[in-house]
Amino acid sequence: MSPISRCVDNDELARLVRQYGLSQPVTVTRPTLPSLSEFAASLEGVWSRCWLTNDGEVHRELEAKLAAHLGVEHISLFCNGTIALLVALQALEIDGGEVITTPFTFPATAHVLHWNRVRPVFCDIEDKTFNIDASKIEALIGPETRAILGVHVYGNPCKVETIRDIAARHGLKVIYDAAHAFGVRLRGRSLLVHGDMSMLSFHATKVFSTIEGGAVVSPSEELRRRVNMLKNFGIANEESIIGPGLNGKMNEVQAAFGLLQLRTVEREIANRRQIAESYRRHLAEIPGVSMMQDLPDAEHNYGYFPVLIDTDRYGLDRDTVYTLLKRFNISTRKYFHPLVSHAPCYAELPSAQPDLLPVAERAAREVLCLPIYGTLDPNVPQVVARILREVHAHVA
Ligand code: T4K
Repeated sequence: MSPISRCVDNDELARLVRQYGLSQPVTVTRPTLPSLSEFAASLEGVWSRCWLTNDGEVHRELEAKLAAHLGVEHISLFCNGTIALLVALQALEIDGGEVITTPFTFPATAHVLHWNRVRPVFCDIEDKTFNIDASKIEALIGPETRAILGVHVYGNPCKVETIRDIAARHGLKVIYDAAHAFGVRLRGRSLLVHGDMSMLSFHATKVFSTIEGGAVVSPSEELRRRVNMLKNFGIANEESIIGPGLNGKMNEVQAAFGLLQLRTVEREIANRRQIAESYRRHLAEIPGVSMMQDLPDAEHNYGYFPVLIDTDRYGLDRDTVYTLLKRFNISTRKYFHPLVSHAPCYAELPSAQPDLLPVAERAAREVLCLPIYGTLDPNVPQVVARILREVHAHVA
């Protein structure tokens, strides 16, 4: 017997699926695309110049426009966010020792440390923002600690001032994985100005996309030049190789896609905000279902809509709700389960032990990201809420 049939009567479930099941599958996210003809037209210059990559004209235009849009001065575009973060660490000369980071993130965050020969030291998270718990960082600092790598999870700003002060006291660098934080502002300023460097992801599943892509935001032109050198094989020109670089470049086709996305990204975020508000209205007061709230000093981008399912109060566990919603043609994702600290390459580390990470362990057990994107049918939040409410009433 499946976990669902143990809790919800089969006939009743069939009735609910008939009543609320969606005719078309809905995914957790979906890129909002320009029209194909618009995209083709945007590539005419690329074709006529026959210049496809290596700091082309469109790449330069996107870099300038993104800097202005995001309110930052020094930005370098990349082929994806993972390579961008890898290079950011190299640019800051963090290639060994330990870095304090969060286990509640996409695996790329910790893997990039691994690829830089850095041992991750996992720190537990806050239960309101899902971000690294700044009050627990200092106890993890040791002689080998080189930096703090925070993640603005779901675009929620980390406690940037507290982290800055801890880093200053101990002579550490601060890097932010801002993969989720495109356009997020904190107290009226770009979140990306905090720390020694920030990385963005422009993957197809993000609020702003270049299909695959990413960026590093640097605090100075000198560091930006270093990042650019490292993402271009470490070569300065035909005559000189400065350092051990790799190939992290964004190409002209990605950049052209990004320029079109930039025209519509504000609308995308506004549409997502409406979806988030609708979820908040409709999901209110379902026992055992809790939601993240906007922070009063932040402007969010609504890239994700996570809820937590408390098994005892809701009556079903998160995994059963995940499977149940699939029956209604609604796909959700368990971002971020399993914790990256459970991966075999990290699981033996002292800081990866589950009893040291109780908040992260619970979040990974309970979190479910609901569908949110600009073109989502606006009725979906209400449908999801009705299903969750009726199923709860049934199992209660
Ligand atoms: N740090 C953090 C905190 C991150 O979240 C990420 C990436 C990174 C670093 C690394 O940045 P990148 O190197 O990726 O730039 C997705 C993304 O692949 C990944 O970029 C993202 N985070 C992560 C949170 O989500 P999956 O495995 O969930 O993707 P996938 O293929 O299952 O897609 C999810 C849903 O999106 C699909 O069910 C349908 C929809 N979708 C997806 C694609 C690719 C579309 O509608 N169209 C598409 O083209 O990882």
